[in-house]
Amino acid sequence: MQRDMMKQWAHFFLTYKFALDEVETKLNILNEEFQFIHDYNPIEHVKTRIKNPESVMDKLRRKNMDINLENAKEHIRDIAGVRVICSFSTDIYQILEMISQQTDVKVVEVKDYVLNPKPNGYKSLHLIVEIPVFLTNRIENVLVEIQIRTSAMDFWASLEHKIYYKYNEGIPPEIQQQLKESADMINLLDKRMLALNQEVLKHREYAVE
Ligand code: 0O2
Repeated sequence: MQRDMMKQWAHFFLTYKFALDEVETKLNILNEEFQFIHDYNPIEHVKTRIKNPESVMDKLRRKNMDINLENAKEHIRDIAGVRVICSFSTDIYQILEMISQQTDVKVVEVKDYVLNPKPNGYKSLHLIVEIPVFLTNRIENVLVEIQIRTSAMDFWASLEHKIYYKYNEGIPPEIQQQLKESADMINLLDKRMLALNQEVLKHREYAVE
């Protein structure tokens, strides 16, 4: 019985791995074709991760839910996670549009923390998408969380995430304040780099004419 259950959970997680493989391939295709047409890469790099079983079970416990596959599938939407890092904030929405246009991808939810940053300064665009995975005897619709952000936003978020886990009692207010100020600086940096890039592109256009 225990072995059967272990196998069911392993099979369950495998479908998320397949979904991640599909999304990663889709992103690589978009990036390569975009590079071919526009001579520019909107995606700097892509990271993927599968939430480990303990974290999935912890999250179900925190939500006061029974630990079973049905609840995990229905209520934990970030078992498969993809992080897309790009250079400029405009790339974020370009990628969103290209993903949304794909007929086999259903965008279930969009959380725009780029337009509406969290009070701590966190910025990123979060999507939950559902994609079909063609298994040996059925099609499984699998949810994948896609986070899209610039390198600068990612730099901030990675550090903030580490700091967050260092303080069990919550981040002290003075550190929170410094993090918020750093987020504002990062925001400014993103804006300046975008403006600089647009200027360079304009010069290139003139040079071609
Ligand atoms: P990990 O380890 O990265 O997976 P939900 O997942 O829907 O129950 P929530 O908070 O409504 O919870 O979802 P939301 O806002 O889309 O955030 C989910 C993920 O975004 C988090 O996953 C983080 O990866 C990231 N995130 C959200 N807020 C912050 C923030 O303030 N700082 C940083 N650094 N990352 C953030 P996990 O499961 O928390 O962590």
